[in-house]
Amino acid sequence: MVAVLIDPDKASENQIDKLVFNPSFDQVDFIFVGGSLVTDGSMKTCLEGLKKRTQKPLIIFPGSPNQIDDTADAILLLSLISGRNSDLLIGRHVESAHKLKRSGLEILSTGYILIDGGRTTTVSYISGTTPIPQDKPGIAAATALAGVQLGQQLIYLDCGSGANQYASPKLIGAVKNEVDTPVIVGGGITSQADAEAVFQAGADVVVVGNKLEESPEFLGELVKAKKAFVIN
Ligand code: 1GP
Repeated sequence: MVAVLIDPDKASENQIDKLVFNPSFDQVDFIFVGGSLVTDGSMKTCLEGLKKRTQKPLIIFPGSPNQIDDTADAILLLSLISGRNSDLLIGRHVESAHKLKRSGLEILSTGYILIDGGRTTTVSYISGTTPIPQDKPGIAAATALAGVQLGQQLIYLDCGSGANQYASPKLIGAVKNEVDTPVIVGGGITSQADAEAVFQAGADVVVVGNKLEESPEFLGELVKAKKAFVIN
């Protein structure tokens, strides 16, 4: 499956139109909305703009509790399990627990694993955590396994938005060998070949943000990569 990531601070109405009215848009499975650093106001405006234009599932990919908004359908409740920042493992969750319950959003508990994408990304800087090196697939696999043992429903392998390098097929394969939960992979995917390599390695959901912000027509290539791996 494919998910398109929209950063509310960057997405203009015009950009949303370009995406939603792209002929390949009907092949998009999910829309993730959020970011490591989003101003308070733009989340709701962005979600409402999307809701008017599409019935695709809108899933919050939150960088902070202020991104919780019941205009969406669901939320990836992230625990940054590759890091050792207790705030991002439990602290923010405690702060937002009641707000989240009241929102009625579907909660998808997600073990979020940062992988080194070859540069310091906003998410690694803001979270103050060290990503797992690409050449340590064993650490990624053990981290994912521990996350699933703790009850995470999904695993998200992320090199961070705008990474130079996406998660290596070897690392994705090591994680897939260890867990049965769906594995989401994002960060630094910028070509059809990248997306195909990630699907081939076993990713269940491929996420693209940056490249689609730069060139919405990339959606066609992303969908071609997906179609090559659809299991009928
Ligand atoms: C980032 O996985 C997402 O958290 C998507 O990354 O913007 O590099 O596609 P890109």
